Amino acid sequence: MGGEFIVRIGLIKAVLQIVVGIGKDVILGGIGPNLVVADGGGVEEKSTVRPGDGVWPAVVILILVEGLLVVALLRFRRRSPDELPPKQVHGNTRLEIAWTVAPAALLLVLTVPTIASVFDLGRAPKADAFPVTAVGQRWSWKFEYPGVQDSEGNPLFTFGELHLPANQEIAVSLEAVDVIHSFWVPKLAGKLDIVPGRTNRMWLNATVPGVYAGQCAEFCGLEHYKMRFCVVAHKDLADFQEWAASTKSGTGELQPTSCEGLSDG
Ligand SMILES: [Cu+2]
Repeated sequence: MGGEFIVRIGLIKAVLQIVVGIGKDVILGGIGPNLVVADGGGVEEKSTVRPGDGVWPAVVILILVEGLLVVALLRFRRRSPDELPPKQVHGNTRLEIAWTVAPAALLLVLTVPTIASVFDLGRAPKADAFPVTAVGQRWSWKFEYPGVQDSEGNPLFTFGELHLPANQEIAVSLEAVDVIHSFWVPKLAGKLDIVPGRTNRMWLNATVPGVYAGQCAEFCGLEHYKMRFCVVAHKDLADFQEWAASTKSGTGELQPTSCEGLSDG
């Protein structure tokens, strides 16, 4: 009776784990290509666990562990009420060393690249990175391009769309005019808060030219929803410069909803 109960619990647990595993994939892959599926490269490539990453090793371990559990439960179950509990074993030094060292080694293997990635993602932009400034204000985005001039020879700036060359490290300086906003282009990088009175800095690299959707990820007032924007990654620096030379500052705002239409993702 007790044995059967445990077997049932074990089976339910196995089924649940499989369902939850598959569900997670469906959810991660299903939120929408513009927000979750990472194909913009650079930072995102390193910081996102994609649906499918690590699933097969996990499935193998799941089958192994749950299989052993089921075998043990069936094989060593109590068959009759008179059956006495088996001889109890206490302490097995070799076994204990093995199950301490093996997980420790596994954790070490996972930890080293993780820490290396964490530091790389959090580092300051390189000195030769292409600089842009994102200014968050209620309720729009202004993007500035230090050193770049528009078609009339004035300092270039745009509203609602951030232009940059692809395949190049971009140094993004983040400034807020009024309240805390948050700069987020899910396909390109993680989000970073923009705090009035200080300049936060992050780097990204759009390895695939295209148009990416971005949005303010910090509720900043009633019209927070208006703070969507597009990132246009030009195919190279020459293409970006050509666009800059033919653009008048402050004009040509893309409708925030048009990012999807332009994106190939
Ligand atoms: Cu905002």
